[in-house]
Amino acid sequence: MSREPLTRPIITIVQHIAERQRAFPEAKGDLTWILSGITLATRIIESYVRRAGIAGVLGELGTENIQGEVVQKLDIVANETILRVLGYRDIVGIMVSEEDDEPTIVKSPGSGGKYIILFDPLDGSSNIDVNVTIGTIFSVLRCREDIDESEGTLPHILQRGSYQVAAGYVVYGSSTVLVYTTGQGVHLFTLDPSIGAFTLHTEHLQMPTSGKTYSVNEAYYDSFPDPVQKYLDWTKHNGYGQRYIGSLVADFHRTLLKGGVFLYPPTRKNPKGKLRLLYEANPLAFIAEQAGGAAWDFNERLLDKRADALHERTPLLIGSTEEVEKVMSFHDRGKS
Ligand code: P6P
Repeated sequence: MSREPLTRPIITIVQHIAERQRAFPEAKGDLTWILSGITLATRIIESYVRRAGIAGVLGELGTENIQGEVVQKLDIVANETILRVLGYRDIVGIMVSEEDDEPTIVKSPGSGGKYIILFDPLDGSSNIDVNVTIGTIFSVLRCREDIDESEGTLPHILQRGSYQVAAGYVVYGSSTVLVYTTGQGVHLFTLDPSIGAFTLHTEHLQMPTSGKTYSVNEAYYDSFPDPVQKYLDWTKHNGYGQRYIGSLVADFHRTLLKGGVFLYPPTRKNPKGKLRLLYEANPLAFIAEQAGGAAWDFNERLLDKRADALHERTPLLIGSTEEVEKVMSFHDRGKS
């Protein structure tokens, strides 16, 4: 006589991807291999994040990165970890990191390097020393087949966000959670420390279509464009609450689960926005849309945006469709 299983089935990411790839016979397990590398790298990073003070990797390195930001020791630990772990996956061709001025060419597209991994190894790292949630963000592109070797690697990298084949993030919070998409919905995994594996928690996660929470650093109010100022004034009389952690992955993860809207508009200090297009905004926009949300740069759909430079910055408006539309309605009024 069959009986109900005593234990809940443990579904790891590799198993989850493999099961989905069965529906696509032409897929050769490439994404499984890449995502298994990302899960290994982020489990190593997580072990350092959880014991940073003990492992002596807290604090600043005393240098600045290409972004002109103070480099934290954990930034380098995370960056080295991802480069090492993914650099040995033979289908990886190019790696682009927020921490590195130039791309790392692991294997040229012409000699079998099929994929490009773009990542922010540790987003929000200025919050590490005060124990605020931080995260790793990644995006996966396929090298283009219509480009001659003589054109170099940049045309492979500067593809629109709509060409991503996978994207996700790991948020190192009260628990360690990995969220990913390969274009077949958004799936959420929680790291089970007792077995050292990310195990499936939620499949086909849907972002609420609305939510009365807006997330923005209002210290820059005076330098925001007029339509953004009008929207923020409007929220004060329409029952909205404000939440801002100052760590993009954490602010986005809350928006994904609870609904609402996150804004990083242009400012005087960052007239093109502060967040990076290729390895912060694009992966989160892919996830947002796959979960039924929306992502714009205040002018166009983010996944349609052309990147002209490796570390290009962009304004970011991302979240529940109704909330993004509400912000954009103030822009449209401004145009009429
Ligand atoms: P501000 C962290 O430094 C970061 O890159 C994102 O994680 C975060 O959303 C943003 O900057 C915060 O910027 O200007 O509000 O401190």
